[in-house]
Amino acid sequence: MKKRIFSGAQPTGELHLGNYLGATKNWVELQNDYDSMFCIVDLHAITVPQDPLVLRRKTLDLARIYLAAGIDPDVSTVFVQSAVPAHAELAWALNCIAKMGELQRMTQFKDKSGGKSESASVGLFTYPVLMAADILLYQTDLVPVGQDQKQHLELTRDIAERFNRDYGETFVVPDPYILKAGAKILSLKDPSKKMSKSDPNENATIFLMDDPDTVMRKVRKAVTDSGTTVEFDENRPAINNLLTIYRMLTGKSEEDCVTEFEGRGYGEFKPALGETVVEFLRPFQERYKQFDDEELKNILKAGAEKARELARTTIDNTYKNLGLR
Ligand code: ATP
Ligand code: LTN
Repeated sequence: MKKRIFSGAQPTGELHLGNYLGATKNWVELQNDYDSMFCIVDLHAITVPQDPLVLRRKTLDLARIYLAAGIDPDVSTVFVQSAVPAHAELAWALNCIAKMGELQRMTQFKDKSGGKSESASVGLFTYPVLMAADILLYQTDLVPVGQDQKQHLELTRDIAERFNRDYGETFVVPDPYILKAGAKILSLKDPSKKMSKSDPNENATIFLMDDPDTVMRKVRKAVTDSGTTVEFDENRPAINNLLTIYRMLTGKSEEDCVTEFEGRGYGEFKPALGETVVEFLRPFQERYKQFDDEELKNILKAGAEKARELARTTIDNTYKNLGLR
């Protein structure tokens, strides 16, 4: 039997190169070797206010992005979180297992609440517990995510282990799958931050739907460190980041990338990187346009049916072990 992977992204904002290189690219590469579930986590999205009409459209658009990136709905299960009530049912039970202190340590909550925890929703606070429910519901073995989700994965493991200890073996304890390359793609304007959907600086993030002129401009304006050589160097995060993007999109080895730009400066590297990104996005955006709404809705409907069936077994077992029902 194949091992299971589960991952998801929120249908908010636009997906960017960081999401692709840190997560989606790995999903595509793993999907044939694992029993794969890819979720559009709309219940996570509402932890901050959303316009309902926009959320509905973004949910379908994200399914389109998954498919354009290479997720094959005949191989993987693609579905929307809110179509499977068991996510919320398990989240409630796990809310009674997770500790306030554990959640208070979550750095994403601190970042996303912007230090104003009093006015953040309770949902935003307990967001990692819903994420744990997503993962544990499907007896997941491996969770491919970017570096920023590592802490949530550790919490998920702690919750699973505590539950298994106190109420009997119920959940598979999942492992994170975080590759070194691409796990944290940095902002093009401030390499001390990760590339993010919600960065106020419009040149900081390359979105998957950006047109060629926009991509070329963002790459041209990307900050560089002191020094002129084009090399992988942890101490020069800006060029390290740009070169990582180049390497991952071309599939070349580190050595080949360095040799290619030896003796050539940023002036030659940046246009080459820009072209590489444009040439990667072109076929991606073509594929994006191919899927119509009806086709997507059918794929999501079939995915949700399969997910509901799998989730039911875990919920029944969890509730029984807790003495419910
Ligand atoms: P953002 O911070 O951009 O708003 P998010 O974390 O809310 O993003 P999701 O769409 O839910 O966005 O994330 C999908 C996946 O992308 C997650 O696995 C996350 O770890 C990964 N990811 C997000 N940003 C980056 C990045 N800069 N580099 C690598 N992976 C990333
Ligand atoms: N928290 C993640 C999105 C997410 C997720 C998940 C990822 C929600 N549930 C389950 C992996 C597995 C984020 O903010 N990027």
